[in-house]
Amino acid sequence: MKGLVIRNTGSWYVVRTDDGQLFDCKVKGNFRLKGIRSTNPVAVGDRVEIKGQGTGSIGQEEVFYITEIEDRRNYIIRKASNLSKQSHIIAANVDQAALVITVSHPETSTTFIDRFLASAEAYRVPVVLVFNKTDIYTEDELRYLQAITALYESLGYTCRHCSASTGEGIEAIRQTFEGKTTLLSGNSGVGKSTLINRLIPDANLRTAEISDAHNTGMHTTTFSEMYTLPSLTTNLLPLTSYIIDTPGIKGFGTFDMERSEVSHYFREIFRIGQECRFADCTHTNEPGCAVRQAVEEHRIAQSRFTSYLSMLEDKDAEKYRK
Ligand SMILES: Nc1nc2c(ncn2[C@@H]2O[C@H](COP(=O)(O)OP(=O)(O)O)[C@@H](O)[C@H]2O)c(=O)[nH]1
Ligand SMILES: [Mg+2]
Ligand SMILES: [Zn+2]
Repeated sequence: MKGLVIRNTGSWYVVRTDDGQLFDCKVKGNFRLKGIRSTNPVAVGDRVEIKGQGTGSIGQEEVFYITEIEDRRNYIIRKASNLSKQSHIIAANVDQAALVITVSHPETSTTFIDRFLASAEAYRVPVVLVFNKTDIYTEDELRYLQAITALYESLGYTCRHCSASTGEGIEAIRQTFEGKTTLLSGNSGVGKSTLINRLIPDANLRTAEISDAHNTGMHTTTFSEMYTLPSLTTNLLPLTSYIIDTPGIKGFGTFDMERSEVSHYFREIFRIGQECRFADCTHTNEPGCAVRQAVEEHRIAQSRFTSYLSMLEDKDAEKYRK
């Protein structure tokens, strides 16, 4: 039988077959990815083949195994921990990522947003920026919200405003997710679970989990889960939409890239960087740098340039560790 992996709970995987049945499955065989050591060979979002295997003894339940994984369109990984060489596959076959952002309660920094966008560019995964909690902002915060929305829209990113609490703006988000598999990301407390509950009334996700605040240690294991959105009834041909929730995982983790490559993942810095005097300009202190010039003239936002520099510094820190 063929099915979709919708949950990963350690050594077990929940697979939903195409006729809608759920099976707890184990993995049989060797599904190592080339060149990566991963802690989970199968990921949420994988299309798989499963086979039942009777135990032979009466009264014992049949055991199901994942025996094949269909080729992935893409997959998103992160290092299992900072120092580990092992990776964890967060999700497979995603169409887009939605980054949930709050201007306050808690504040999402532009550095966090820009790092997320850069990783997503590296994975070639489109991003939708979902600004949540519009119901609680002060006038100043609303002005700031408009300003950063204008910034990211000018860079070509889709932006949506909503309140998962009041339901405002939710229909536009539902449409943005329609027919797609969306990986939901964002800092703890920004309202990811509340948003899923709003989109899928019977999901019943726990919100504001205390564990989120206290379990920030290295060994907290988190498992991704895929939810099916109710299809929009206005369509003649209903499309299935999925959301993948990754509790405890904030972003994609740092992506392995060369120092000179970092600027490729900042759209406007890459574009304007074509005009720098040196082809391998890092836009730090080289003469004839068109990027620094553009920052001075406010054609590139200072916040974006600061994020870019912070990612470069990470690269340098990595080099010293090695
Ligand atoms: N005022 C307001 N509070 C919200 C909104 N969305 C979520 N919250 C609250 O923010 C807290 C964290 O939400 P939760 O969904 O658990 O965040 P998660 O950690 O991203 O899954 C909870 O107390 C929610 O009730 C919103 O749109 N407006
Ligand atoms: Mg949550
Ligand atoms: Zn330059």
